[in-house]
Amino acid sequence: MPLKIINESITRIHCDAIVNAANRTLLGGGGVDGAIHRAAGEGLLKECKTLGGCDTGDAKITGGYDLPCRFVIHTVGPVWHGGENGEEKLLRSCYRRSLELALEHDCESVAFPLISSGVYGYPKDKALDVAVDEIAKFLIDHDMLVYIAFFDRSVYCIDSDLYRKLSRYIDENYRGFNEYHYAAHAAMAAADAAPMPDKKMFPGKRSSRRKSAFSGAFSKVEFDVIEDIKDNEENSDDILQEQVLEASYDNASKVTLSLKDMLGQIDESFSEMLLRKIDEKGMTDVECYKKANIDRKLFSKIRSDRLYKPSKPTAIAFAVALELPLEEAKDLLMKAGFALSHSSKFDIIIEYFINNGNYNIYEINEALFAFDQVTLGV
Ligand code: AR6
Repeated sequence: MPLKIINESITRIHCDAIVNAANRTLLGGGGVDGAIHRAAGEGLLKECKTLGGCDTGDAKITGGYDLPCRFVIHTVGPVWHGGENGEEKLLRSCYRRSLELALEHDCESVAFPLISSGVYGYPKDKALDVAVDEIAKFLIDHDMLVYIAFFDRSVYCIDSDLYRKLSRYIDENYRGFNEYHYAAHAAMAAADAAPMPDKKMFPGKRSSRRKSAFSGAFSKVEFDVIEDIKDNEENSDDILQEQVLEASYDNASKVTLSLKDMLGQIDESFSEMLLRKIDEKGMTDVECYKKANIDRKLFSKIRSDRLYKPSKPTAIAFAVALELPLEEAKDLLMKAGFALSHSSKFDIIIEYFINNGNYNIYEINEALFAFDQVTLGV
């Protein structure tokens, strides 16, 4: 099962276990530790007193008391002393030990704060890298839903170089909704006002004839905007309708294709294409859904229903897991009725990662989260 970064106080998460960033006494403190003890009530401190403390890098488990979780796993992160004093090793151990305890107690879901990244001073971007890396390693062999909770989104921190590059890419490519639609509608209105180009001069489909005829009159950008908008609005029904319209245009007097014939021609579905691509890549199903950060149950639903319609983040998660180049990713998305456009920051971020050949779903999700977008997978 997947890893999800969420914007929520850890004390409010409904899951089997939450992890506390504690100190070696396990007797409470400030930060997340204080918040957990306050929300859990006195019973938690009473039980903690029986535990005899905890070493740095290790973890111990108690009940959840008044919290909306069954267990609290208390782990003690390292204090940051510049990074040369075994901090990373100890921090990794906190995540591993906590996840092992969660497993021993049959937890199906567990939520972490960013251990050591507050009072203990571990740089947040480095702390996040360690957290994501250790959790991802654990999820290769185990099925669990793991959250990383950020109480305050403003403290969220991805690598500053990546942040800068992404911001620039978004600035260069983003066309806000209004600007985008204004340009597109102006171009479409002008195209509509002009006569339909002659079929002999501009053979091919109606849309491509129009495109070639007006390519002198409109900039490439305007046509791309139209195409993008059309892509955006397309779903399988629209595609079918377009095909029917094409048929009626080309055979004005004798429409030979009935709707039934057309329906019979619906080609490969999303799930069929997905399964075919998994085979072509020589991947196993498990490798693919894990790499897509997708829950096993959701994958079996997709596998058993050839007409399954995934959400857009799910469809993209599979395109990423399969490491599809942009055009192939768009093909897969289209099977689910979606497109990538420059009117959405989410789409631009996805495009950025695909174009840069970075198919690490956790890194993509970190970036999406940093830019306040929904993340991929479940
Ligand atoms: N939910 C999720 N994250 C939170 C919350 C919350 N409610 N509150 C704070 N954070 P810290 P540490 C984030 O200082 O660095 C205690 O006194 C916070 O923004 O709680 O491991 C203990 O007793 C930060 O990113 O833990 C220890 O003495 C992260 O949680 C010492 O602090 C961890 O911050 C442990 O220090």
